[in-house]
Amino acid sequence: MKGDAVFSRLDALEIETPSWAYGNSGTRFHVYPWPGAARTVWERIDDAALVHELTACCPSVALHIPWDTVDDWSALGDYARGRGIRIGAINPNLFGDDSFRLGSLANPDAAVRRRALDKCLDCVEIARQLGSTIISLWLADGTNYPGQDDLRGRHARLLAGLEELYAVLSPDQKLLVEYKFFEPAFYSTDLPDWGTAALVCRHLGPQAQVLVDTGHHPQGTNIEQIVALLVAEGLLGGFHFNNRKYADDDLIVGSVDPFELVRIMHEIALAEVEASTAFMIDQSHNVEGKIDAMLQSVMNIQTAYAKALLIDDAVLTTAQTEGDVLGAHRALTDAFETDVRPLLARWRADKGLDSDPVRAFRDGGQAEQRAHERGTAPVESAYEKR
Ligand code: AFD
Ligand code: MN
Ligand code: MN
Repeated sequence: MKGDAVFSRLDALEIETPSWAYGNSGTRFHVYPWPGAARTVWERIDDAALVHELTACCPSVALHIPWDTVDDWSALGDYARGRGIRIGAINPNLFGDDSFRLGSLANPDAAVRRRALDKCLDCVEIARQLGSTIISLWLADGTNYPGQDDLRGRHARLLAGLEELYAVLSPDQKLLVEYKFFEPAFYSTDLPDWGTAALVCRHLGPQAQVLVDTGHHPQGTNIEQIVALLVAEGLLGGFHFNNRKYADDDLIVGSVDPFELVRIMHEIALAEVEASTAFMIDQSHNVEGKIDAMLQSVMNIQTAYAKALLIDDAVLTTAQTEGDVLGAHRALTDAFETDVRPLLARWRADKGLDSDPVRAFRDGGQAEQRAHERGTAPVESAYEKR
């Protein structure tokens, strides 16, 4: 695909950033407060809006409930629109409540399951009020020891809850079911892999699709093959982009394995399913800046997508058909090794943007301004409560 065609495909690529990446975050060991990190949902929307202003491709921000809960949802929606973005996916938090110690929708206690389901139903209503079409559901549910719970029983409880949730979706809404092979549960996870998520979605119906979080797979998993299969089956709802070296590291996407990101984006470009795919970032920048790390993530997705679009699919298909193994492989590596920074610089220049949004942010003084206005929000680390 040549330059102009790449430009129009880049124009259509919308990347959603997560509200939760703009505030202080960390690991279970410590949270290192960042000067100027967002303290409220209003500041998180301000930061998401700045990322969109500097990149022109991030017109929506995902919310996490109850972290982003406000009294007046239409005021929040208006505020986001006033900042040039809209509210995107709604993520119910089914892990940050004491009652969810043994799980949420799969919990052995019916009263707890009811509480978890009510939180999900509230999120569907919030999404409706905000005009959001995606409920993005990740369950931390699982067990820590063999024998702790009935594994088959947990699956049945999970399905029963999701059936009730699915039934209240409005026709324009989708339930994206996310999977993760472990953490915070360390013996079994109730939605551990793409197969389970796919079975659940098939059980629920066409408004349920699989959410692929790129940090949620065992070492060595061929993620692009999972993506290809889900696309083939009409089950790919979208992504939570991040990168990992070992586990769910929530690192800047494309920072550890940029070629994998190109291969993932190629499966999307080849099938031309961009319009039905939610490209969402889910990251936690614990030791680096919040906004510039998000900008780098957005740039890395655009870079990978541009490289994927440069793959000569005619050459690739011919080589594949003829069994030219190396020729087919080189069709991908030729594109991967192409420097697309000049192309992306032209795309950004056409939109009046700096060719390097990270540099524009770092030279623009917004970080210093935020640090001055917001200060450094104190954080509590679980281990410091003793
Ligand atoms: C954590 C989970 C999962 C979820 C995200 C937002 O591992 O990826 O989507 O938090 O709730 O990263
Ligand atoms: Mn995720
Ligand atoms: Mn995760």
